Amino acid sequence: MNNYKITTLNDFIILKQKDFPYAKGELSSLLSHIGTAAKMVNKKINKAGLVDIIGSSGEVNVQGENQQKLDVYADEMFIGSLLSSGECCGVATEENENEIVFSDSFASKGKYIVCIDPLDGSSNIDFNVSVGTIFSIYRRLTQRGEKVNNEDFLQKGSQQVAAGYIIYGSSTMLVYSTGYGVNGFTLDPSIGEFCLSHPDIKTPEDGSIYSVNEGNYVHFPEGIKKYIKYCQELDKESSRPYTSRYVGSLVSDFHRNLLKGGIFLYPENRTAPKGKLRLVYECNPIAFIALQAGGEASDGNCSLLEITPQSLHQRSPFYVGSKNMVRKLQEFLHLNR
Ligand code: AHM
Ligand code: MG
Repeated sequence: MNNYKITTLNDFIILKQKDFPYAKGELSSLLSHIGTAAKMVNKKINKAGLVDIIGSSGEVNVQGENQQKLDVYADEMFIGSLLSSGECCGVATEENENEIVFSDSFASKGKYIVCIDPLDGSSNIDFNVSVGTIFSIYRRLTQRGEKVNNEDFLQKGSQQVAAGYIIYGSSTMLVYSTGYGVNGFTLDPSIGEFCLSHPDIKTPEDGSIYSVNEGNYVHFPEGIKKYIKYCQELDKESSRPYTSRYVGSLVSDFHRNLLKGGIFLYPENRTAPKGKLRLVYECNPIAFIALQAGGEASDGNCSLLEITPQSLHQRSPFYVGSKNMVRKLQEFLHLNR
């Protein structure tokens, strides 16, 4: 990175507004508010272990999972920031059963809705493992001024206007796309700004990493079992055996594979018959980024972004990463139906 030429996230967002000839800056403002909330959450995460913010909040969320204190903090922070942007009329999050409709006279006229997992992988946080935020932005379907409803939130992933994630790792990064490629920004803590560090990210078409929770192996469908064996076979021409890497934090696993080339798998299994990950606010935004970077994403049957969600917290099998790896996996699935 050129030390003399710094492009901050906000500079970049404004610069890119010209990609949208009729844009009025609403999406730019929304993205910039997400960036600000990310900085607040980052600050809090950095203090984990020092102040009383690790561990369970004592509450259980709509999925029946124990909420961590930081889940609650991140949820409130992002919702508050989206509300105050004035560009977002409603938000769906992992932590809330139903969508939150902003009734505030300003926000209710906002053009966009946001689906977000405020703190994904939060069970890792007590152990200093990287966690992430995943977000997805859609244009509302209802007229401005009307009350947004379920339909606004149950759009196909292909309708996303923008999507991205924040990774709170050894450094904090925000990666996003508005449908014109993928760009990554690293938080420079000395100036408190996300700075462009990974312009125009392209993921390798082939890779040599596979990421899956192999503890579930015996419960996987036959095609997945055979694909895992294929990953482990010796074949110099295709760089096999592949390397197995699994953090157990989707954003971290995906981010590494995006940059290095690889495949992430979360199949259905006997204990999670529809998979574990949530289509609307986990799989779709990650799939959007993958496709924008030249990769592929599937639920094993079709392109992930073509699924019409039936409910907010719907789960889906999820396969994402380097194009040729996802295609190979699909061959295994089809042959073993
Ligand atoms: P969460 O939304 O409750 O944090 O769970 C999602 C996380 C993902 O980050 C990760 O890919 C997956 O759960 C790991 O699941 P498992 O522990 O079953 O491998
Ligand atoms: Mg999650």
